Amino acid sequence: MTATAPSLFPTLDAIREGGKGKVAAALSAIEANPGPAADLLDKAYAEPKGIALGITGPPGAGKSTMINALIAGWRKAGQTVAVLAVDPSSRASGGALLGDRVRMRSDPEDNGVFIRSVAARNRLGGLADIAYPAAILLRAVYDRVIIESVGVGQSETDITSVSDSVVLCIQPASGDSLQFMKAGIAEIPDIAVVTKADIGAAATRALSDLKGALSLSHRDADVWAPECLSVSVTSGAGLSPLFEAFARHEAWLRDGGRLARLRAVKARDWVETEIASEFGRKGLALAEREFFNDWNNRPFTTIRRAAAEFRVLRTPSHGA
Ligand SMILES: Nc1nc2c(ncn2[C@@H]2O[C@H](COP(=O)(O)OP(=O)(O)OP(=O)(O)O)[C@@H](O)[C@H]2O)c(=O)[nH]1
Ligand SMILES: [Mg+2]
Repeated sequence: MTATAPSLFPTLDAIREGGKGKVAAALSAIEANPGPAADLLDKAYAEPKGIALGITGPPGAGKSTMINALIAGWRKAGQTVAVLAVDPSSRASGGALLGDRVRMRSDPEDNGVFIRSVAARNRLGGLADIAYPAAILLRAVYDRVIIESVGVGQSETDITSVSDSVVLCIQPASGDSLQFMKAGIAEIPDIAVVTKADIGAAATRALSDLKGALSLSHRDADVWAPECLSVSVTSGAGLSPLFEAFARHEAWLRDGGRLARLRAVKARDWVETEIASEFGRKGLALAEREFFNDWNNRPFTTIRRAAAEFRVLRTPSHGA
C-alpha cells in the first residue's frame, strides 16, 4: 500500500469553495498522482452537480467558437461553466499546447468560468486519460462541463464516456457528414450542428445530409432521436434553438432516472476500458472477479486496487 499524504489533494468542499485556482491545482495534482486521487474522484463521482456536454467534430469546424457562445449564454443565465479542451496535437510531446487550438477566452476575475486544455496522450485520436477523471471532478463543481475533442475517424466514440450529451459539429461543404455516415459515427451525437450557417446554400445542403444520415440511424423508440440544427455564431442565428435543444435533451435525461443509469453504464465502460488497455482481457476478467463488488460506488478506487495488484504481479518479468 502506498502511503497517501493527506495534503496532496484538497477536499471536494474546499475545491467547490476555493474558486478556479483551487480547481486548477486539484486537476494538476490528479494528473501528477492519478492513483492517490481515487478517494477525491470517487467522492466527485458520487456527487454530480452539473451536466457534461461533449463537443466533437473535425479540426476547424467551429467548436471553440461555439463554446464561447455557450459560455456567454450560460453565464448570462447564472450558470457556472467549465471547459476541458482535449488537444490531439500534443500527443507526441505529452504536454498540452495552449493557445493556438484553444481559441477561448475567459475573464480571469470570473470564478464562474474555468477553461483547461489537456493533452490526448495515449489513445490514438481518442480522449486523454485525464479527460474522464477531470470531467468527473468538474461535473461535481460546475453547472455545465464542456469537453471539446477533435473527431478523427471512429475514435470520437471515446467522448461519449465523459459526456451526458454529445454534440457533433460539421462545417458546410466539407463532405464530413457523408464521412461520418460511412464510419457509423452518425449514431453517436445527441445533437448534430452544422456550423457557419452564414455561409449559405452549402450549410442548408449539409443540414439536409445530416438529417438524412441521422434519421436512418434512429430506430428505437426509447432512444433519444438526435436533433439536427444549423448555427452561425457570427450572426447569432440558430443559437437560441441550440440552447433549447440542450434543455430538451437534459430534460429527457433527467426523466425517470435515465441520467443516473446512463452515467453508471458509461462509468462501468470506462473502468473496463482502462483496465483492459493496461492489463489486457485476462486482467479485466480477473479484476471483475476480484475487485468489482463495489465498483459503482468507487470506480476510481476499483481501478486503483486492480492496478496496484497487477503491477505487483507483473514486476518480476519487467525487472523494474
Ligand atoms: N463564417 C463563420 N466562421 C466561423 C463561425 N464559427 C467559427 N468560424 C471560424 O472557423 C474557424 C475555426 O473555428 P474554431 O472555433 O477555432 O474551430 P474548432 O473546431 O474549435 O477548431 P480546432 O479546435 O482547431 O479543431 C475560425 O476561423 C472561426 O472564426 C461562424 O459561425 N461563421
Ligand atoms: Mg477548438
